[in-house]
Amino acid sequence: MAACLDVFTTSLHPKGFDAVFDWYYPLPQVKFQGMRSLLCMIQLALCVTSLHAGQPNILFIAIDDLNDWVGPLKGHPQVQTPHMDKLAQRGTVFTNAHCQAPLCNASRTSLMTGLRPSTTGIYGLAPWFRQVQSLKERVTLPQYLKRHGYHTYTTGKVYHGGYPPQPERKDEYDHWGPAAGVGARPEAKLVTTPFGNHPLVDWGTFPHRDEDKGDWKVADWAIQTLEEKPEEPFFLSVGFFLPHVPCYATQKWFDLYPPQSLQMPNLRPQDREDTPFFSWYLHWSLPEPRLGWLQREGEWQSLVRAYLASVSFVDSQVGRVVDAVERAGYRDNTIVVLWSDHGWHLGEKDITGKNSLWDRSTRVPLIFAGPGVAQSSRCHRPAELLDLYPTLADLAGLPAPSGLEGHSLLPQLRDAEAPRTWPAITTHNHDNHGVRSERWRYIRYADGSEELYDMQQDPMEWHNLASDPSLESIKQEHARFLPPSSAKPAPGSRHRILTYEDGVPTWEGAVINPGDAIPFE
Ligand SMILES: [Ca+2]
Ligand SMILES: [Ca+2]
Repeated sequence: MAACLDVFTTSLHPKGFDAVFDWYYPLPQVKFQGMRSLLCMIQLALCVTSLHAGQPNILFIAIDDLNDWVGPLKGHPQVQTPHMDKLAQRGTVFTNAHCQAPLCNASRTSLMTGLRPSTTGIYGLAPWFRQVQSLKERVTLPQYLKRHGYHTYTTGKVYHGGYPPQPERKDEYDHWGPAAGVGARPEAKLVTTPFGNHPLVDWGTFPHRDEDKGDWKVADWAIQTLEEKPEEPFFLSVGFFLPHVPCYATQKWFDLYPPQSLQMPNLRPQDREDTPFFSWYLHWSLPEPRLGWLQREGEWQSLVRAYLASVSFVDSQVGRVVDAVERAGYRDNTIVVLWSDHGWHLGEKDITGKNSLWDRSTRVPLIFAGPGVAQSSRCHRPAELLDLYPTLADLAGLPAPSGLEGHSLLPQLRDAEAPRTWPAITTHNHDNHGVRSERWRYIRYADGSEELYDMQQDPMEWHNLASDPSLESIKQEHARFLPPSSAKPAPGSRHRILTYEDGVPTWEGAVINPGDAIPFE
């Protein structure tokens, strides 16, 4: 049957479906003659009908820089995300899910290509992966779905920043809505931040309307697309920008978190005394303020509050889109998956932002709901964002795509207790890796220095046990999952690139000398 499909698609299918296949497969010209051809046509029609009848739609919700401060993960005890809570109740939450890279472009490239950063060589905010020779023809998740009959729609931040460039967009998705944007901004920055007063590094509230925010417009387009009945089966990607900085929200979202009762992150003074100095190189010089500056300036609480307000606002936009799926009658045949590209520090380990290999940077919300997914279920097995590609192919009933480095989560979506052999691996820049199992986190940096945490006894990763000789076997057990080799940064790599050659660390092209003070501490 499959061979029949490949040969005859161009002659038989409606225009949209033709485009799916003939784009990828040069098809022989076939003339239909006699009964044999007729039978094959009937066979093919049945084949296509059954293929589409069993395929669920997919709503793919990406959130930028959202750590585990969401109701289903309780990373902050006061966070209010009623819509994510509701989604979690009708689906499965992965409580131990981790990004493959703690940075937008690297993480999203990994998820969408199904390859680890140590394979793509994409570690920084550039390049766009299609500029890399080995990835030019790589079939991404939306392209794979399109090949198998899906109609692909996207809006907001799914790929990083301005990627893909405008002329290439139709190669990646069929239909494009508004790009990500901050939307309404104050006339001047609300906070003057150190290290260059970066325009994006800002937070607080000012008079504006929720409707004027970029994420509102992204949700609007998704809702309109659903109301206008997209071609089915559809793959609708919706990428929200908040709580990425600037953390601006209207007053009503700040009012959810009164300052007088706000709980601050639980920190341990001098927490980094037992972490390798190399860990600082991973976020050596960045516009995100350090904890010391926030405390000195009296800005720590206001940043925590603004982040929480932004999380609750973005949750409301998730709710608008998920409600639209239900209103438009797609609830029973639509898979919803919600994920964030990486976490975010709010003072833990003395920093804000991402770019570390600890849970605060790597742990992300990952929620599935819809047909084939267990309800009110919580899975504690390690999961990787890299698993989304094979999992969605599996849920859609499609043949397993070849050459992916993740693993389908379908067994865990049916039964949260289903065993899983693999840990979750996060890589930040060349040859720095974290391995997260159910109980442990093991980190090895490019210079060979290590960290080990017992995540059950020490969930805040305060006590580095890497030098405890009795735990050597634990380290070895985790080290065997480290990528056997790591690609050097791809040509054109820029922004937040750390290299380590012949014992010399280099940050964004500048050598770090022994004894250099940690910048801006
Ligand atoms: Ca991000
Ligand atoms: Ca410590």
